[in-house]
Amino acid sequence: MDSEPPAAPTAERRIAHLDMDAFYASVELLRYPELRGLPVVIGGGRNTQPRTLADGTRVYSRLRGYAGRGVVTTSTYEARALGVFSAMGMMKAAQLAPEAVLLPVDFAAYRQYSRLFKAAVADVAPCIEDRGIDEIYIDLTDIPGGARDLALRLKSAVAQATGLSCSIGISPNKLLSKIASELDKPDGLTIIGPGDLQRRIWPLPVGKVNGIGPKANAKLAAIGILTIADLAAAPADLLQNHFGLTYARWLLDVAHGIDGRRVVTHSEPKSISRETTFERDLHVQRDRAALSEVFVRLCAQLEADLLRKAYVGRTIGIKLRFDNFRTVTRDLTLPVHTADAAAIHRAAGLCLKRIALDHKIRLLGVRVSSLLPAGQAADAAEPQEPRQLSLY
Ligand code: TTP
Ligand code: MG
Ligand code: MG
Repeated sequence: MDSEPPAAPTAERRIAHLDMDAFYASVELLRYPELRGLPVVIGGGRNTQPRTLADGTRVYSRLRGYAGRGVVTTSTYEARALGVFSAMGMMKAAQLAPEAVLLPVDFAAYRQYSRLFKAAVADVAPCIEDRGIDEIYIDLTDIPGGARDLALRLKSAVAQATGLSCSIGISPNKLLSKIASELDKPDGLTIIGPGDLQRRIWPLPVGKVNGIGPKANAKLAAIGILTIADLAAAPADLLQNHFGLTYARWLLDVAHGIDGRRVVTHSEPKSISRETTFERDLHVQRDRAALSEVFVRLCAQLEADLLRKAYVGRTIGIKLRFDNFRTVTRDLTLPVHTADAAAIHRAAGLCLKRIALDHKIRLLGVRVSSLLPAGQAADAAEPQEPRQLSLY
């Protein structure tokens, strides 16, 4: 595992989040420009491919009369004005916008435009974290120029390379920039500077935070926390009682606009692990206390590593090396991601039970894999089981 320290969460950083506007639909409009300004929905099957008549005019499928189980992949802003959004069933969409044009998906085209816009951004600012087909984080800290000018340069580079528009949020960290890029879509530009946290971010519902999923949202609502301002004002012990220490801490950081995560230009780490080789081989029964202590410590160190690097993991594994140098590993996958020492310890303890402890132990290791950046796991931060530290 790399042990690169996280970026210091100082106000000096300048991070952009860039997200393409109505991405798949906008790519389709490049090839069918006559559809501009109309409600258009992407997500049809092959039979919705437009037909070209002998005189060159195109005939499009409409949503009217749609029957089937298809789902809207995305829609133009004109279709959204009629209430049609991503993930909506197509039959429901057909009721809301029967005249909307329906087009099939063409992933190859979207991937190509994805590469094009990312390359255009890289020409302006090379420190880029890929967050999926239509969005990236960009570290602008070392790029000279004002935030606004840089954002306009990025937008124009993207438009030149692709003919497409995007929305950009700029702030000192990824958390706020991600929220900001959505505030003024499409073709938006939102800069969150000093003082803007209270004015622009606090009034928003907590669900706007990447990492507060539907479950946590409902739990927060149940204790009267609806907006990010409510969250900022919530007593720490109330949050901890309902969500556990790790998530409560994260919630409070989020509400205060704190996020130290780096812009990760390389691929994500696969796992984080801690292990220790004992000075003398330990006997499973006679050295039980010493073993337990090390076991607890390894899990606590892992929690600290995960928090520092801002990851959560789902697969917990252990590694044992016996005095005869035989090495055994076991792992198990939890229902939700976690960075919690007690949850890691509990899972690792279950793994340990699956190993016949018939020799002295030379090395003990604990590993967390199936990692996700803490803010990106939809479940990540969902409420955890009650804390309880037991020995193996
Ligand atoms: P988004 O960036 O979430 O949406 P968008 O680009 O269509 O619109 P916006 O202007 O609000 O950013 O997603 C990017 C693409 O990912 C989107 O064009 C289609 C695809 N997608 C799905 O396939 N299913 C989904 O549920 C969502 C939300 C997106
Ligand atoms: Mg988008
Ligand atoms: Mg997106």
